[in-house]
Amino acid sequence: MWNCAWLSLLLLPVISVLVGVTGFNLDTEKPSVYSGPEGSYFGYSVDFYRPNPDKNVMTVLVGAPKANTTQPGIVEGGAVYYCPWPASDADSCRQIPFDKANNRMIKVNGTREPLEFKSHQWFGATVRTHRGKVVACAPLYHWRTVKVGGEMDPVGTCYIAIQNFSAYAEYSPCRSNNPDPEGQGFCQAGFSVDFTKDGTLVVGGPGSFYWQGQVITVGVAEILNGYSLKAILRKVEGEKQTGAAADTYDDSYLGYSVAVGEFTGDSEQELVAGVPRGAQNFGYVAVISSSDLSFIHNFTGEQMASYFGYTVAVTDVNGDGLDDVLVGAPLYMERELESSPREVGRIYIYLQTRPLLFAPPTLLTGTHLLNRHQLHRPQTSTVTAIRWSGVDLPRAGVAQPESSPAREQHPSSPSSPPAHNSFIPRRGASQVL
Ligand SMILES: *[C@@H]1O[C@H](CO)[C@@H](O)[C@H](O)[C@H]1NC(C)=O
Ligand SMILES: *[C@@H]1O[C@H](CO)[C@@H](O)[C@H](O)[C@H]1NC(C)=O
Ligand SMILES: *[C@@H]1O[C@H](CO)[C@@H](O)[C@H](O)[C@H]1NC(C)=O
Ligand SMILES: *[C@@H]1O[C@H](CO)[C@@H](O)[C@H](O)[C@H]1NC(C)=O
Ligand SMILES: [Ca+2]
Ligand SMILES: [Ca+2]
Repeated sequence: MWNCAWLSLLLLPVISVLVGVTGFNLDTEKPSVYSGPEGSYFGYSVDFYRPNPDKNVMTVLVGAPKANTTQPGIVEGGAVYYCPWPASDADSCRQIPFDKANNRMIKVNGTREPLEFKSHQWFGATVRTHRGKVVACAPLYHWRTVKVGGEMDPVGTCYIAIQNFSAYAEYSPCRSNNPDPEGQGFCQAGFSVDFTKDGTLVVGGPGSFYWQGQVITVGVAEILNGYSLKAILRKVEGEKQTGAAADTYDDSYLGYSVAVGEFTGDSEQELVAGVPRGAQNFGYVAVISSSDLSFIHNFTGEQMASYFGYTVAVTDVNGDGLDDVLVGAPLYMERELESSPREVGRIYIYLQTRPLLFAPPTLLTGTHLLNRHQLHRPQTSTVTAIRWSGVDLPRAGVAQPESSPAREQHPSSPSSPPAHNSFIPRRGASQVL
């Protein structure tokens, strides 16, 4: 599917999952098939977009993080495509002009140098819509840091489109004066992204603070208020960020995935964030208060290095009015302790019974070796697409420098991943996949 760069939408109401996965296409007679440029990873991310709130018209936004764009001098910057639905023909998608510019420049000692590096930035690795707003991110966007002799740090960046693509703004919360691995230099903001129901933006940055990772929330109106392309280092009013913790939390990747839901019985939604290498590599998913960003509940993985929290989704699976949590662990192995373990992947479905109380998870285990049983995040509150595939799903990868990523005073930090997770690449900062 990825090789041929096409995408056909397979939508499974999640409820069918509970009665033994019998997925069906919403429209088997006339499936919409879209295609993008060869090698662009067209279909890497996807969401629905309703261009007109009054009409029952739907479109599909498709990320292609390695697509070439018209940006001068930028190679494979990545793009998001706007695709009418149903598709008139396979080539009915067009690139959304989130950013038409080349790299901004600065003067250093009298010579002009790039301030940022948009080539191979993986724009479109994530895309998410909320009413007329759309956010799409480039987690491997690098910028030249504030330091003398400036290094290239993969801080990541996001672009927001509002009012049906009539205005655009950039939001790069980790492009701050707190660079390097100990700060936000390797943040990769936008590795995951979501909106709350009132339109607050939630951004995951799994590489901040020696890969502890962080979650950031911000109002879209505040991003737009006083926005200027020239404001490189900008602190947006009302922005909230989880901070650095003790060094025992290094390399845990908080914010690898994010979602939102209501779990405390009031009307203010909580954040849900995957921490797939936390809890001694068992992985966990945290429910986080959106008012003070405190961690109020954890779901913990059951198998080391299964990448529990690789994906999270929230939807009301059983229709009782309470949000439920779905967690993907794509590297879960069957027969782990036997001589022939099988990496099949597993999904955990936690039904909320009362505020902050959940039933033991319903398990959904892959049936095929390397199936990497995976969750695709819900596109609407009632429909979740679950991707079954035997192919490698590439991932932008949490960037690491070539030299030791661990902090010096903390040599015992788990700097090398368990042997079988080569699927989730840990590459040098300058390499992608
Ligand atoms: C993008 O353009 C470069 C040359 O400018 C080419 O080598 C590369 O294959 C193109 N990538 C895609 C995904 O089209
Ligand atoms: C948004 O744009 C689309 C396509 O350009 C157009 O068909 C639609 O009517 C617009 N919606 C609004 C609310 O202006
Ligand atoms: C400017 O050049 C001087 C001398 O070569 C050097 O010491 C200094 O670090 C340079 N400044 C920056 C910002 O690179
Ligand atoms: C969840 O786990 C994190 C990391 O181990 C810990 O800091 C936090 O206190 C836990 N929260 C709860 C509510 O158990
Ligand atoms: Ca709440
Ligand atoms: Ca429920």
